[in-house]
Amino acid sequence: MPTTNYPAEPYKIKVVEPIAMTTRQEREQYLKDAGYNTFLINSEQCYIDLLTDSGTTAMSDYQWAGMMLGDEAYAGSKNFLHLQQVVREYYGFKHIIPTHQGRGAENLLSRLCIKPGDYVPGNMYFTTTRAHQELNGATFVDIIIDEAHDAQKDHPFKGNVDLNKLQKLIAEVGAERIPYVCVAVTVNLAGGQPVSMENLRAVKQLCEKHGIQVMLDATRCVENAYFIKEREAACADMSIRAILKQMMSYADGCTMSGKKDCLVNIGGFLCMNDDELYQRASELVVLFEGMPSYGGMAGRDMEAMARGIEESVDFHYIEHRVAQCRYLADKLEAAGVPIVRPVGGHAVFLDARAFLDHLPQDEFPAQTLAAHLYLESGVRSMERGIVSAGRNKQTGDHHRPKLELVRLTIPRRVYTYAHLDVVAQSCIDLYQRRGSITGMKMVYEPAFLRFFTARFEPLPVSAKAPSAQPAEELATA
Ligand code: PM9
Repeated sequence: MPTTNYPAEPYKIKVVEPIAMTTRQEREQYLKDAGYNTFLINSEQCYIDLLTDSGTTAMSDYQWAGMMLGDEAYAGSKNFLHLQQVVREYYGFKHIIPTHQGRGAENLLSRLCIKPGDYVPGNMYFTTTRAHQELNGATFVDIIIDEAHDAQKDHPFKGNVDLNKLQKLIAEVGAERIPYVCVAVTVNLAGGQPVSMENLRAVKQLCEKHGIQVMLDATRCVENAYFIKEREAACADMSIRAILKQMMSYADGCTMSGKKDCLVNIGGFLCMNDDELYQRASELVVLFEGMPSYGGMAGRDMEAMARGIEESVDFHYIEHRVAQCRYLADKLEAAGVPIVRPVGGHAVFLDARAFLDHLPQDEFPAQTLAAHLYLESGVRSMERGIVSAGRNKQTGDHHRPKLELVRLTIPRRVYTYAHLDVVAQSCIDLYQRRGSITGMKMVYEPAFLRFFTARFEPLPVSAKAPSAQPAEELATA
């Protein structure tokens, strides 16, 4: 077969779903109704929906066929047994407890392992993960390498744990105050950046020495495995499946949002090797999710997930997925649009700080950029900056992350390169007239995970650039 720069889709399209075309005037109204928060826009009001890769996957015919084999017994469904067998085979953990989605597993793990006053180190925070840790009385401590906080710095494994930071924390607070280290593979908020096999091994060795467990956030572990194959010489000849299993062997368990790398629309799980932890998890899960043999999932969804896991390690699938991200990133970069480098495995992140460098962070540049991108073209994206970061529990002030980003997230097996051309052109057009864009103020702020439902209003002028033109597009919306 001829080779191309970007591999063609390794699938044929059997079912199609029409997408809506909207006018700019309609989008102005939709955006205003949504409080300028892209989470609050309806799906049918979007042209190309890059809000998230979570639960937005197109399932295969093999998975849909599995949906018809759902065993909806209340307990001991055959689909659970299949899922258990597949997770054991592909991930290597002894025990699995299904949950309704990733945060269900995070809730269980945090409740089971954290005591008030504990510290949970992790390679950059994730919104739901940190929220559950804090709800249970822990303080999250960021131990990712410094490079991860710099959008422009190149590093093959920007998700790596800084072992010195971890060592320092252990020395300061004591190993007994650290119930586990949470390592995300890949790191979503750093731009989908991977962790190397070498780093995973070293983290495990250090933790073992101190009797601390390592829990992976395995949400995008197959993407991480692909980057390891591509960038780590020692693993270049291994299959994705073998890399995945080796990655997991350096952990005591994991939480998983199956809505990403398990190629399904709903579901998740918690895994562990420890029998006693499993026993306690089996007792707790019935309070929040359901029986240990279904968690929050229907039998048919567990079947689809088992089959999705099998498909997810196919080299051509994951090669194409990462290539789609590169394709979009290359187009944007060629036009000078600032993005996070290197490009990750699930999305391209616009560097909103650099894109709208005339806006102070307190005017929510990434939120503003996401709103304008929707207005421009109907492309929906997600803020991943100061709004997502929330507030400091102690001081009540905003967390002010160095990374102020807009995520263009690519759903799995859904869009083609032609769709990505449209996305790239929309960003480029907007970049060319970025100077006319003014910031926003938050007019409604929910208590938890505010980015989901917060509401905003456009400001007439920006505090940092008093001479900026009035926000003609948003202010009149
Ligand atoms: N990630 C995403 O769009 C869903 C909505 S934003 C909170 O990226 C990681 C690394 C995730 C993640 C969800 C979860 C939670 C845990 N870890 O959404 O509960 O990216 O299945 O998973 C989203 P659930």
